[in-house]
Amino acid sequence: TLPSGRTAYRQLADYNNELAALATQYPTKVKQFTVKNTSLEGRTIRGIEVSHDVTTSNGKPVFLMVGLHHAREWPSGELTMEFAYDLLKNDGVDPRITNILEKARVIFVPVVNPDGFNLSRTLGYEMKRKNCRVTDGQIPTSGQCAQSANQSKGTDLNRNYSGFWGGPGASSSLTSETYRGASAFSEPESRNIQALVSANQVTTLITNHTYSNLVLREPGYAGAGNTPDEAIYKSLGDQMAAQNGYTSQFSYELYDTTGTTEDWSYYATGGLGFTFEHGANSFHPAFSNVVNYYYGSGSTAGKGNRAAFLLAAESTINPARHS
Ligand code: 0X9
Ligand code: ZN
Repeated sequence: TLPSGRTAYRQLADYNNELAALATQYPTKVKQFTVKNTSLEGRTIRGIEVSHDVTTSNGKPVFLMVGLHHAREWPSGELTMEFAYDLLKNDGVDPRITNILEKARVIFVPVVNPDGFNLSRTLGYEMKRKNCRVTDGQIPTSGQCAQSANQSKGTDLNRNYSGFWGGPGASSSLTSETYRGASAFSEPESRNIQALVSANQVTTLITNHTYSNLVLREPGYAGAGNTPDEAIYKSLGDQMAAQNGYTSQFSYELYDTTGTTEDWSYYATGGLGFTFEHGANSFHPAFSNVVNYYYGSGSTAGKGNRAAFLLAAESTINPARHS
């Protein structure tokens, strides 16, 4: 059973209601926040910060976990929420979690792209990936994003960050699934994560995606060359992959990308950013798969992403010591 007890994929309202409920249930450990920009369709982007004495914990380093940059990748939001529940339920029970919450802050934004997710999850355009940009520089009118003629439009939020923006592995066409946007950070949804990272000491970041069973680290395109942190970056990636059973590799070994979350965040802050690609072969398989992603199955039973996420959180406490 997952930490939340859920047995079906959340809708957007579920995410929002549960984040608020956690803040009510754990007032000293959970601080709810909204990020500065609303989405293109006017939705508020919500997150929680989890730590002991959360209102006075500003000096602690941060592990940031985000989900649902890509609308159809439903497990990416689920796993983000479940790790939040797990930390809160097992604080004071599991000494690793107690230590994490004492020394670090863990920030969760499960739904980076609420407009796209709402379309995919609720309005029937299940394979929606991008945000609701229909015309560059303009706010979509009500209902415009859902029209079939606009289904293929939108900015890929994972090509819109400023790191190497406009380089290989991103498109200049509004109808491409990898459209980079009119300019770096043209989209409010990516600017929100930029603002969050810029305002906090994010030493480790996981951005959840589906699928391919991968733990990806920078560089995002081969031409960028190895990072100066390759030794510790690889070490942490490999250790996490040993828990969830995924393949640990450079992002560009999947394919070249530019303008992704950590193509910006790593080079801007030095915090180690990873993309997790969950699952073997589906963007959102039957919900029962999410349980296996979280706790592991087969050779990873009892480990899984829960164990990988704990390592990431612990790396935040001492970024220089990953082995
Ligand atoms: O293409 C993407 O944005 C990611 N794959 S997905 O199937 N979820 O769309 C991979 C991005 C990997 N690149 C970096 N992390 N730099
Ligand atoms: Zn994705």
